[in-house]
Amino acid sequence: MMHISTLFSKLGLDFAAQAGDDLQVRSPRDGAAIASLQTHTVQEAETAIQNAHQAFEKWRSVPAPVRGELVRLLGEVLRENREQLGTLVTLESGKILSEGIGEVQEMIDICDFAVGLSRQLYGLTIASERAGHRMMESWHPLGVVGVISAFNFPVAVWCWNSALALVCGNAVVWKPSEKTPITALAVQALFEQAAARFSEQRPDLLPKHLSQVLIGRADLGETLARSPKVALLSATGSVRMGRKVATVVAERLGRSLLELGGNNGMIIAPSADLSLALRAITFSAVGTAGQRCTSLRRLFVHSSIYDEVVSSIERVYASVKVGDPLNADTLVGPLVDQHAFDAMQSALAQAKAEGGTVTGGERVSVNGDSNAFYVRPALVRMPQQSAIVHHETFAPILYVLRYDQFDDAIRLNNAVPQGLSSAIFTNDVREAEAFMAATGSDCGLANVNIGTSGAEIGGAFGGEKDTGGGRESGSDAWKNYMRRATNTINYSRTLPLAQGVKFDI
Ligand code: UN1
Repeated sequence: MMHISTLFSKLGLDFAAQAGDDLQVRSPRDGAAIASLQTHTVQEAETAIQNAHQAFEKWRSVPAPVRGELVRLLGEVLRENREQLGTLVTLESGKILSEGIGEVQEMIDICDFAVGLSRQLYGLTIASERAGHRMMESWHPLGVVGVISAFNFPVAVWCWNSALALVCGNAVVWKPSEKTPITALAVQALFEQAAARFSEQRPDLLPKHLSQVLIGRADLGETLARSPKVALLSATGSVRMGRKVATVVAERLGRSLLELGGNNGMIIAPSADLSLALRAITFSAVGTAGQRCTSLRRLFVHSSIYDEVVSSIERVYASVKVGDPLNADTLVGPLVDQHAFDAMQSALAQAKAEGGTVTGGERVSVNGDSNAFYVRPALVRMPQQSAIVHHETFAPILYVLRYDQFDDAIRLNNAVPQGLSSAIFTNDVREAEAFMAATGSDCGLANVNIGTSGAEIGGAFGGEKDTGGGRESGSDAWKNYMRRATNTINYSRTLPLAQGVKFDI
């Protein structure tokens, strides 16, 4: 493995300004310390927001396609540093290298998307009911966009938000998870490189403080939530955090975009292609060690194939390679920390108490590291969808239930508080369509013959109910980052009123 200080210098990372004793950063890979940082104060966060607001006031007047050029350069810098940044993601979050690099690819993809979008921030032209009138809508930059992100996607979530926010004419202030501040500083350093290239081509256009990072804990997120200067706060994380953020932002009538927990289900119907399903189940449930918001947590298998499906999963789970996330043959890396391990064990204990039969779930020793928390993925046969199954535990636990009637499977899928992702494996077109219909899955993502995780950036990403209702990334999610003005223009020589109202003076 490349030495970590070589990795830092390749990424242009110098912690001198941020070194301190407030925050010890450890790698989930072996529990070893990677860095020790100073956190920002609330006062510094407030100054950052003020500075971002000034940056916004300048940036909003730069033409959108020119703003797109900055994001194009960011994509270019990310391409050049894909492996290095991906490796850092692996070291700091514990996800396997292929997923670490995949996450950087997701950043590159959204940059490309945003560059195209910078020439397509279209508004409608609307038929007016009055003669000699035209109506249209204009989309304008919004202001400062705050981003709160979680440890499990330490870089991609910033990019989904920021690539769009920047082409839309906004400034960004980012509060990453305190578990993954190093990758955030690396992304900031890469952003600075893109900014320097932009300024070489176009001196004086780029304001300072267009993108800033705040290192620290929940008090900084709270500062973003409270500040009336933060026009939009996009928050990814737990339902508990989202509820707090949303309440504070709503009190000042600000906008929030919430991407909270998932408790994602999959239906395996009698006609399913079981070899495809088995791969999809495994990637969705054990990929990222079950720590994606889209991870598969609930499986509903038709009674006629239940025994066959469950024993195939058990076979795969027993052999799936748990180990060092930097090794090419590892599929399951470590949990992020001891807290995640404890939460997993207590969920499994509760599942047993509720009548579940657990296979796997035990701690696995990797290189004898006692400060790292590796586990064998757990499969839990549940007699019914009891309390623990309604709960999102951020770990590789898959609850399996059987069903007989298709409608019951849909009911079970929709019976939890969260509504992010869902999937069905079927070759019956009626079932597939019914699953995606208004009366089918109630989630923001409803997939057919693919797993619940690993969404592409081109679609709008997000979910309903406790997931928070936000949509990020592709489709028209950019509209979250702009304000809409409706313009009515009278080019006639009279002043007719709408709705035929008479008001002659
Ligand atoms: C998350 O876990 O916060 O669809 C996001 C996926 C990824 C994003 C997950 N593209 O699994």
